[in-house]
Amino acid sequence: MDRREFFRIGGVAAGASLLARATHAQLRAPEADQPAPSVAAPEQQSAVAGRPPRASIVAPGGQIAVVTPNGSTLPWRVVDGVKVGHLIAEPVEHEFAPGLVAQCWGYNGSTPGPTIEAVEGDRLRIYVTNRLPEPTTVHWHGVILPNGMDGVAGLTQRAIGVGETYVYELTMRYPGTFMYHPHFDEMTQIALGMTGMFVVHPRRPRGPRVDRDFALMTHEWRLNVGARRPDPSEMKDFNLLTFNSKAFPGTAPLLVGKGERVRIRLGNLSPMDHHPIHLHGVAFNVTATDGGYVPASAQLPETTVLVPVGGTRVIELVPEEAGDWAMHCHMTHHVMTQMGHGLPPMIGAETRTLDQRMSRVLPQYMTMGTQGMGNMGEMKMPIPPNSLPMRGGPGPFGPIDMGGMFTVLKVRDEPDSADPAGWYSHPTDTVAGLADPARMAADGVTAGS
Ligand SMILES: [Cu+2]
Repeated sequence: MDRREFFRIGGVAAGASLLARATHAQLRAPEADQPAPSVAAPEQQSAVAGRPPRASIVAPGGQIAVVTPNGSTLPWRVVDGVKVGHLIAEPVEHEFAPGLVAQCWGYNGSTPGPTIEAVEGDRLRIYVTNRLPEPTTVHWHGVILPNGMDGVAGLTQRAIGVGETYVYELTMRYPGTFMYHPHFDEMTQIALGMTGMFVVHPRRPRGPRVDRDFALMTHEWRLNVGARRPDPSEMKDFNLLTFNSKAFPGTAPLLVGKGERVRIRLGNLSPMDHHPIHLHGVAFNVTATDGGYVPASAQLPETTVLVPVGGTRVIELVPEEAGDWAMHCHMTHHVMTQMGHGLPPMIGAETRTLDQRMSRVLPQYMTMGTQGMGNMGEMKMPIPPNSLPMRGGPGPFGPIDMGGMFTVLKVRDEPDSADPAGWYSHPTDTVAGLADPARMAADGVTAGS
């Protein structure tokens, strides 16, 4: 069944209980998975004096570890001063959100792979074992390194054969926010999820110290409704949009404190689309790309940053308003999931006669979309097995009408004791609500009929 066909069948009430169960589970789902701590030199692990440690310190100057929401960090073993890591390229069973599981490819059991985190000047030795059914390589995107370590099959090395283990030796000459991905059969391997972030902290901190440091990889997929394997040959019509390979409500929120300095490192290894990532409630500066730091005098204040395919953008912000702030791709089709695209335009259509005739064969038939398509994520209609409703998940005021590449920046006064799954509790009289008729009259506002 394709999406158009599904839409034509319309709103049969049968799957309501299934949908209700799923949304209840989703409410509790977006807990932040804490990354495995990377191994740091003992003298770097002490907490900052006078305040509880929020995250492990991994680089000089109190620079804290990067948190990869829904993800992890590659662990190091230090051998003779060299940080030794191991990436295993392999098939992974991946849950995009509760109710949607697919057969993807990734590293070390996940997509994206673990975030690689190092410090400027580090010597890294990264083993790559290939457990895929075809050859692969790893390209260290943005890292300045000897040509033979660049990971381009055929050009700079032989591809890593099935079952083989290769080793890459890298000295991190420059700090920055980079990525890693295969350069063999890129179309297939990246489309199936083989991506990862690669963060190198500077030896001497640049700019103000941050209190939070997050990494988010944007991605897009074609996963036909009911299918379990993403389609790597898709060129245009992507129907699953993700942060760290999770679609809302599977995305873990970013929990931060009011007044804290927050860094978010955005990467994009989508096959085809750039993503304009928008944040509510704050303005931010773009402080770096995968090419280096942006001088302070050249940093533009923004509320949306376009993250190009094959690029990273680092933003820094200091939220001054507590609350639950939406963070999402501003392409409207990138906050929808599976069922939401390619539908016939029905707004304003007169379908009463059609509905009457259809109800003879399908008693609860109703043509959908004639008054707009809001709240379709919670409509009491069945969804096929292993698929997501076209939008969103439950929120504190009803359904949230966005899904896909959507997450929530949760700004709290007391972030360390706040429940990441909880919603903001608004002070009295600070939530938009129904207008008072007396106030309207006094203000000279009439709604008309
Ligand atoms: Cu997008």
